[in-house]
Amino acid sequence: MSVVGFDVGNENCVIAVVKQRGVDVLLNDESKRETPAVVCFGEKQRFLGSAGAASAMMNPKSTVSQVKRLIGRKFTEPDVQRDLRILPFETSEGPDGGILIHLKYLGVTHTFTPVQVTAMLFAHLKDLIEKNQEMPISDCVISIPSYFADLQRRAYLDAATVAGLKPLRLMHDCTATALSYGIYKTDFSTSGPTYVAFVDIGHCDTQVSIASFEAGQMKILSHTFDRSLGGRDFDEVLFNHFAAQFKEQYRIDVYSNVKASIRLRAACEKLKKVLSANAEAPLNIECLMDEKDVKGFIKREDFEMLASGLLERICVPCSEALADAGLTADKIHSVELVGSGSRIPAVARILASVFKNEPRRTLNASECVARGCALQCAMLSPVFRVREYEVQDSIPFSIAFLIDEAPICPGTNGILFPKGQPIPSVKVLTFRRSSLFHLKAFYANPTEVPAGVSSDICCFTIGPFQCSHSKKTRVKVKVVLNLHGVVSVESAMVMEEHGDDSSTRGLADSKMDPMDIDYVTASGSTEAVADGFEKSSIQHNSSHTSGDPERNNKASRRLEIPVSESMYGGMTKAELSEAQDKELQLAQHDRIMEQTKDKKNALESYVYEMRNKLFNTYRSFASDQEREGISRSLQQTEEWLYDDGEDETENAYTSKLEDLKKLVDPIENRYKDEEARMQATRDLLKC
Ligand code: ATP
Ligand code: K
Ligand code: MG
Repeated sequence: MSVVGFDVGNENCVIAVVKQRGVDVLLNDESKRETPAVVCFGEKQRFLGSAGAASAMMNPKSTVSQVKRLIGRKFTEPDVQRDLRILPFETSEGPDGGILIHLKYLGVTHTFTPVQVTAMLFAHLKDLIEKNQEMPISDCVISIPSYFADLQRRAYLDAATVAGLKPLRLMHDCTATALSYGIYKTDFSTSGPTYVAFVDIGHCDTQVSIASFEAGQMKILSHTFDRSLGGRDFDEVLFNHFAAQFKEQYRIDVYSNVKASIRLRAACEKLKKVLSANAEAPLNIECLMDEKDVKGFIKREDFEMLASGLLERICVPCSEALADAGLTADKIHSVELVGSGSRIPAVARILASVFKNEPRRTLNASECVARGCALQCAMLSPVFRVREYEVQDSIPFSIAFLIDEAPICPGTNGILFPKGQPIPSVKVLTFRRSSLFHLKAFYANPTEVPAGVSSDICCFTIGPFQCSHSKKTRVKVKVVLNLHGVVSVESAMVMEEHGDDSSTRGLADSKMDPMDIDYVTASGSTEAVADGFEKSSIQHNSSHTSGDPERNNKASRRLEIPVSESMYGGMTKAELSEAQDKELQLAQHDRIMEQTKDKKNALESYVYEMRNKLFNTYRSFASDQEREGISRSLQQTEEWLYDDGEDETENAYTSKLEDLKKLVDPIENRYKDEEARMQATRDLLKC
C-alpha cells in the first residue's frame, strides 16, 4: 500500500510518496517534479498533465486549465466571470447554478463539469504513481485552499471518487506546509510556543497561516487569504502593459485574438520569471498576429511599479493573520515563504516590512504542500508508523445552524462552529420536538467568506419519527465537522423517556427555548492523535448509533431516526456513478489510442531495422529471391504507413507486423543458429 500526498494547484501538481526512509517527490513521465494542471482534448485522444500543456497551443479552445478556480463555484459569481474571461474554453451555467465546460472532441461537442475535469487530473496523477510504484493506490491526502467553502470541498471529494481515489483527508495548503516544517524540527524553545507565519503565493491565490509549534505538536492559529492574488495577476499586469504598447507600436489588438492572447500571456509569465533573477528582460514573439513580429523590453523596477497595487495587497491577509492569531509582528519567530509565485523578489521585501522580519525559504517552496500531505497520509494510514505528532487545524469560517428557520442558540446567531474551531469537531445537540424538522447549516458571517460565496451550506431533514402521546420528545443530533472540513449531521436519535419528566419539560421548553446543547464534545486532534487518527471521535462515536441493548431497557430508550441532506448544488449518487463510467470510457479510449500509437511505431521501426539488417547482418543468410521479396514487402508496408495506414486500428498494425515477421523470421533464425554454433565453437576452443 502506498501512502500519497497530492498538491493539485492551478498551475502545477506535485505528488509526494512516503517511503520507508522519508518522503519522495515522484517524477512524472517527463522526469519533472511538477506536472502542469492541464487537460487537453486533442484530435484523437486526451492529453493530461505535461502532455496536455504541450498540446495546449494546438487546441486552445479544448484545453482546460485552472479548473481549481471553477470547481464547486457558481457560474454567476463575479469572480468566476472574471476568471472565465481569460480562459479560452467555452462555458455556460448548469442547472444547479454551477459551471459547465463545452468543448469539441472526436467530432462532437462534449460537456463536462469542473468536477469531471478535476477527476481527469486526479486520475492522471494516480496513473503516474501506479506506473511508478507498480501497484494500485487509493488512500491519499489532497491539499485544498483554506478558503474552500463546503460545496468546493464536497466537489473535490466527488472528483477524487470519480478518479478512484479515497482521500483520508482534505488538508489546508498551509497546514500541510506547517506539518512538513514542524515534524522534522527538534529545536523549538521549551519556554513556550514558537509562532511561525507561512505565506503561500501560488498561481491564483495568496494564503497566510500562523501556526504555533511546541515539541511534538503544531496548532494553526489563523488562516487568511486573498483568493484572487497570485502569480497569474503579475502576468496580467505585464500582459496589459505590452498589449497596450503593441497596440500603439504595431497596431495590433491582442485582446481580439485568442491565440495571440495565449502566446503573449505565456511570454509574460516567462518574462516575469526572468525578472526574478535579472534586473531587466526582453520580450520577443515572432508572428504574434497579423504576421507581425513584436519586441518589447522591461526593467525590474518598472515591473514593480506596474505591480505595486498587487504587492500592497499581499500585506492585507498578513495583517489579518496576525490579528486573528491575537499576535503582534514581534511575536513571530520566523516567516516562511512558499509557493512559486513568491519568487518575485519584491514579495520578500514587502513581507519583511509587514512582519519586521526577513522572510525565509527553509522549505522547498514548490514541494512542501505535497510533502505535508504525504506525511499526514502516513499518519492516518494504518500501514505506516510515524513519529507521534499532533496536528491541530481549524476552519476559517463560522458555521451556524437554523432549526426550522430559527437560530439554534438564540444568543449566538446559531453559531455552532465558530471561526477557529478545530478540525475535526463533533457536537451533540438536544432538541425537543414532536415531529420531523429541518436543520440548516450556513456561514454565519458573510465578511469571513470570500465575496460571492453563498452562505447556504446544506439542509438536513431529521425524521420522520413517532412521538408517543403527541408530546415533544428529546431528539439528539450529532453534528460533525469532519477531517475534510465538511459539515454533516451524522446521526439523530429519539430519546424516549418514561414517566412525567418528559411531558413537563416538553411544555416548559416549548417555543421559549427550542433547543439546548446537551453536551458538547469538541474533538480537536488532541484526542484524535492520542488514540491514533483511526479512532478519531468521528468514527468512534458513530458506534453507538445502533444503540446498545443495555441502555434500551433503562429510563430512556434510544431510537435512531433517519437523516437526509439536501445540498445547494453538488452531485447526486446517480450523477457520480455516471461520471465514473464516463471517465472510465474516456480513459479506455486514451489507452487504446496510446497502444495504437505504440503498435504503429513498432511497425515503422521494424521496417527500418529489417531493411538495414537484410543488407548487412542477415545478408548471407537469405537468397537473392528472399531478399527481394522481403524488400518489396517492407517497401509496400512503408508506403501503406504513409497512405491508407496512416490512421488505422491497433489490430491492423499488429497483423501487418506479423505478416512481415513471417517472412523475416526464417532468415533471422538461420542467423541465430549460426551465431549459436559459432559461440559453441569459441567456448570449446577456450577450454
Ligand atoms: P495555486 O496555489 O494558486 O493553486 P500552484 O500551486 O499551481 O497554484 P505554484 O506552482 O506555487 O502555483 O506557483 C505558480 C506561479 O509561480 C506561477 O504564476 C508562476 O509563473 C510563478 N513562478 C514560478 N517561478 C517563478 C519565478 N522564478 N519568479 C516569479 N514567479 C514564478
Ligand atoms: K502546486
Ligand atoms: Mg499552490
